[in-house]
Amino acid sequence: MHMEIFSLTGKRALVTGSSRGLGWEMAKALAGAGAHVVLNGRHEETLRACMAEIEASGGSASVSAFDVVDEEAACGAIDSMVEEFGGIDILINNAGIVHRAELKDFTTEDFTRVIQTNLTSCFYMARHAAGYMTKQKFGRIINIASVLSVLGRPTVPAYVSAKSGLAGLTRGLAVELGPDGVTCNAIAPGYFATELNTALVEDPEFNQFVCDRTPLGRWGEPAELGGAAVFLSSPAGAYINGHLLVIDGGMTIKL
Ligand code: GCO
Repeated sequence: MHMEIFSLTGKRALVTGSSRGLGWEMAKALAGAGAHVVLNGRHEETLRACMAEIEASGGSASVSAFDVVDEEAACGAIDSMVEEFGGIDILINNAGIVHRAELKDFTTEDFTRVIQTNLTSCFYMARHAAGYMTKQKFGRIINIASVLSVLGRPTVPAYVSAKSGLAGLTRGLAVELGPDGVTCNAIAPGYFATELNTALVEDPEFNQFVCDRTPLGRWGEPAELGGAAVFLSSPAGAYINGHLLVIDGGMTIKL
């Protein structure tokens, strides 16, 4: 029996920060479900290698190299995608950075840089994509939040602020865009063993903390996030709007 409810055939998706880590896994999953995926990162060569891997697996992909902090380039990339492929159906705002430092050492510049990359860019890319999605009365905007949208920990005040804000932005967009058939949801990953977290994985004390704090007793594998992106983008997720889908092995429900 074909699982049409999870099919993305004919859909056109842009995934920011998709040359590695969680973005790459989500891009592969969307392509595997039938979407044409526009891969994004700052380095064209890396993106083309990713595109080749998706094509080698029978999927459809193209590349769009830009830095999400460059609003003109980011919005221009959406325009180019619409021009080349006729529209945009799915936007996954995944690109993000993390900066870790003691509060006394955390500069305003670093704080602003994290907010700009992890929150402000999601706002203007969603606003620009929504301009097209509302006209076609269909769209799926997925913001990649974090368990730090609902929790806090020392040394990452900007990341916690940005990801908390992203959960709020998701609700605001869900309310405003829903009447035009555009949903907006957030995926909140727990601790996944990605390049962003290498320093934490390799820290014996933090690694033990994550394993003890998580009922599944381990870090998430990046490939374990792809299904949620497909689900929220697919017909199966059509009536989900404004939701924060936590994928953390149970971390946030453990006392
Ligand atoms: C940290 C981590 C988090 C991760 C984690 C939560 O410093 O606590 O880098 O920011 O992103 O996976 O989403």
